[in-house]
Amino acid sequence: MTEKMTSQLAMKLEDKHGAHNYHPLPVVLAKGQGARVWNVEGKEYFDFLSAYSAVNQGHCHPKIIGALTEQAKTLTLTSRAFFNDVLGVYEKYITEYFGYDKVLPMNSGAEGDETALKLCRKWAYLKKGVPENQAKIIVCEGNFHGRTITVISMSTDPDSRAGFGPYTPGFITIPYNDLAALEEALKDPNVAGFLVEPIQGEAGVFVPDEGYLKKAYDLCKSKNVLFIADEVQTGIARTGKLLACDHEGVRPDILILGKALSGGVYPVSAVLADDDIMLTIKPGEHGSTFGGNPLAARVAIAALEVVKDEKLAEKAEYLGKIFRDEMKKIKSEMIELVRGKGLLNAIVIRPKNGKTAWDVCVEMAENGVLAKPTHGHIIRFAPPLVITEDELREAIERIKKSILSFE
Ligand code: IF1
Repeated sequence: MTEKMTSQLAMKLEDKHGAHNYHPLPVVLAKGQGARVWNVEGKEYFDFLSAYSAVNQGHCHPKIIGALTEQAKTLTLTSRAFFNDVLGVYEKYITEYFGYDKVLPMNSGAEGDETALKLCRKWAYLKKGVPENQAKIIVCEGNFHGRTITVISMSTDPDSRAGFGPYTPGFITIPYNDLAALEEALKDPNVAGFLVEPIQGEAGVFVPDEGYLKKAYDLCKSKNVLFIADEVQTGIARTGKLLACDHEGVRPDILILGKALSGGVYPVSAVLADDDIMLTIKPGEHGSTFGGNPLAARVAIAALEVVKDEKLAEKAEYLGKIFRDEMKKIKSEMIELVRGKGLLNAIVIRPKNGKTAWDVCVEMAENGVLAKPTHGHIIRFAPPLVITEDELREAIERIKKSILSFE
């Protein structure tokens, strides 16, 4: 290529040669460090999306990039046809870190969810005694677990689902945050699991009532049903605890992690469970070419170490309170609601003079803060957890200025 790279050119290239399965804000990023990113022309922004909570440890964290480059020079991929000298070290580290007997390594979040569903079904047939092919898994309205056919079969969002049928059977859908509906659905003796996001991300950072997760867990236990938590987005310190389930002292039977498990450096996901569940899957019954590769393993160890070293959960808890308090102080009719936990927050926008959440995001980008609207009227705010208090306060000023510009 001889043409000089510009934001215009980058957007033109994507539009011409890439599938049109996204509608990005017109911002072309070329560099990132910590909580900040820069576009092709050098304009600086605070990143308040963090690649949907994957970059919790901040862009290009030196410790994680160090682990990546060291291992990349040594050994990257062996497949699981052979052992490698890093996987076991990682498996010991992550299982002790989260307190489970075993881990099953995968790559994307959707694969993690698929793995959890397969594990749950296998357990139902081998341990619970559900008749073959009869296992059911309860899921929630408004869920987001990824993009595969089975995962979208669980979805209630027409954008994710419509036009991609036929769908995988075996799911019961109930409203989120509704214990009575869960109790009713659990009456079916073939129910094997309940898959739930501790906070619904895609639904617009929908935080359930206090006590919901604990009571849901107890209901599942009373029916010998596995409580499966999708912490792909909420896990790894994002909500102010290592896991969002920790807020209610719930230990999921099956835990799904992704995104920030690598600090957003590399696709790394994982499913954790105890032996009674995990060992129901036997050699040859599940796997992935890239899952558990030494590069992923080294990156994940470093990413998890950073979370502890830099006390990111405590930081998210502390900074999240400041963020919500300051947002609630903004005097604008456009702010209908502020909600969230830790540094996973959202503002529900009331349109004004035809101006919507999209316009607010465009104005914020102009002022140096990147965030993305969801469902048309909700803006998610999730900066890297390494953001300093000074940086956060600077970003808050820019967000205020942007929203007040519509008054
Ligand atoms: C996209 C949303 C966020 C997830 C949970 C599994 C996955 C995700 C709880 C799958 C992925 C993403 C993917 C991203 C948009 C995004 C998202 F707006 F769609 F809902 F984060 F809020 N479980 N979430 O949130 O993980 O396979 O993508 O690694 O562009 O689809 P993946």
